Formats: sequence, C-alpha cells, structure tokens
Amino acid sequence: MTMSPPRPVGAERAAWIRQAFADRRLVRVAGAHDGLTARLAEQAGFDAVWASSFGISAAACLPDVSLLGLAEYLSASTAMHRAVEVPVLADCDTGFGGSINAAYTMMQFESAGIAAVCIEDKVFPKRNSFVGAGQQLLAAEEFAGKLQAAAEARSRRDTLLIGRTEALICGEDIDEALRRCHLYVEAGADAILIHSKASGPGEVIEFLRRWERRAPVVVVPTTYAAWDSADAAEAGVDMVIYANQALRALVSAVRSTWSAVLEHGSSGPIEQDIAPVRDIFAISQLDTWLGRER
Ligand code: SPV
Ligand code: MG
Repeated sequence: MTMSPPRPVGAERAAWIRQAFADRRLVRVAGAHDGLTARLAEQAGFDAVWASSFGISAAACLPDVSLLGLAEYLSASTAMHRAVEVPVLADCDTGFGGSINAAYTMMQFESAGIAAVCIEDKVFPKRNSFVGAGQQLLAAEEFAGKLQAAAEARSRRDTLLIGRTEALICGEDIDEALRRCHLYVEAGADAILIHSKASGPGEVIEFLRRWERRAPVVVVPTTYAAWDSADAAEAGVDMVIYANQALRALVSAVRSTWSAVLEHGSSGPIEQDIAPVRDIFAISQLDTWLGRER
C-alpha cells in the first residue's frame, strides 16, 4: 500500500475513492461538521471529508444520540460538499429508520453529490460509540437488509456504501464482527468500517488479519490514536478517518482564547495566536465572490 495519492478532482469524487481502493492507496479522511472545517481539512491535504454525526451534533451543542434527523445531516453534509472539491463521506448513523429509510437516505445524499454513505448496525436511537452504556446491535440479517435497500437505491455506479459494524463497540468478539462484515459485503456494501474503542490497535489488527482483504476496510483510530497511518496501511487498512480531532482542537482553541481575553482585559496579547480576519476572507474566497459581483 502506498501513501499520499494524488488529490481527487471535483467532478469524480466517488470514482476517485474507488480507484484509490483498487490501487491500494491509503485514503486519509478528516472529520468535519460544516463548510469551514471541511475546507480546512481539504487545505491541510486530506483526501476526503467525513461529515461526522458527532461533529454535526456537537456543532448544535447536542449529544450524538440520534437527536438530529436526516434533513439536518443532509444540510450539513451538503454545506461541506459545496465547500470542497474532495469527496465527502456522510455519516448517516443507522440510516434514519428501517430499510426504506436507508434507501431514501441513499437517494437524498447521492443526489446532493455525496460520494459515500455510511450506515451502522446499531438499533435506533443510536448513541455515539464512546458513550459507555446503552449500546445495542441490530440483528445482522436485518441490517444486511437495510444495506441491500440502500445499495439498490443508488442511481450512480460510483457512489459508495460503507457498512459499519459496531460489534466490537457492543462487546461482541472478532468472530461476530467478521460474520457481520461478510454478510454486509454480500448485501452490497462496497467497504466495511470496523469500529473499536480499544486503547490499542490489537483487535483491529486481528480483524484485518482474518478479513484477508475481502473488501476495503475503514478504521477510526480515536482511542488507539497513536497508530501510525503507514502501519495501518501495512496491516490492511484502506481508509483512515480522523473523525473528531478538529472538533476537539476547536474546543481547546476557543476555550484558551476566551479565557485569555477575559484575563488580559483585551484580545491584544493573543492577536498573534489567532487567525487574522484576512485569513477568514481568504478561506471563504471573498475575492472570488467580489469578482462575481463585478
Ligand atoms: C462520528 O464521527 O460521528 C463517528 C465516529 O461516527 S465516532 O464518533 O468514533 O463514533
Ligand atoms: Mg457518527
């Protein structure tokens, strides 16, 4: 597996991911929750953007426990898609209901230009994977039905469907995670996401060894944060999602900025630490917009 693929071009975002998978190039993805955080991810050099349910919920100051609905996720994902040229992967939780809802989810996100839809095998209302209690898996066969409905609802060849298993999150073993992922690929998932809340990559590595590259594998190394992406690629990972680091960085930065302003009685002493207004103009392409007006 090689690193640093050439960047995707806007028009064919989903096809770019498929090609990267076929070429065994590790796809590095950054979590975002709005147009600004998506564009910052793109400018940093990430290959794609993850429209995170955790991030979108947190931006509304809500916990990631299925409070927001399809329309809100779609609106946030569309803003991200419009802000960047790279592919956007939509975190669609449990697909907002049963099989027909999963199909409708695919139709809506695909027609908004989203490159990949990810659905996970928990019972609605799902809780964020790192919430300690109340994690409940949906029966694998029922979830496979949802994936099949979503896969069949696609109208473009390249749009990707990612089947995410929360088996390890819910305390099941690797056998069960493997059984589920095999079922999900048979049902039409183009890639699988194996989520883990372990403090090291051990269980994911074991999963990868036994998976034998049956289909592309996505991982989210939040709790096993020190796993180097080159090592992950070597172990058989095709896509790595840094799902919430930007959100957490934002919270830290805003907190320390505001406490400094209150402490010093002005923003003077920290002006050099925060982005200048002209930087925000540049990120949001002010000149391009003023050019349009002209
Ligand atoms: C998200 O970013 O919303 C995810 C990843 O689903 S996690 O928060 O790790 O569950
Ligand atoms: Mg999520």
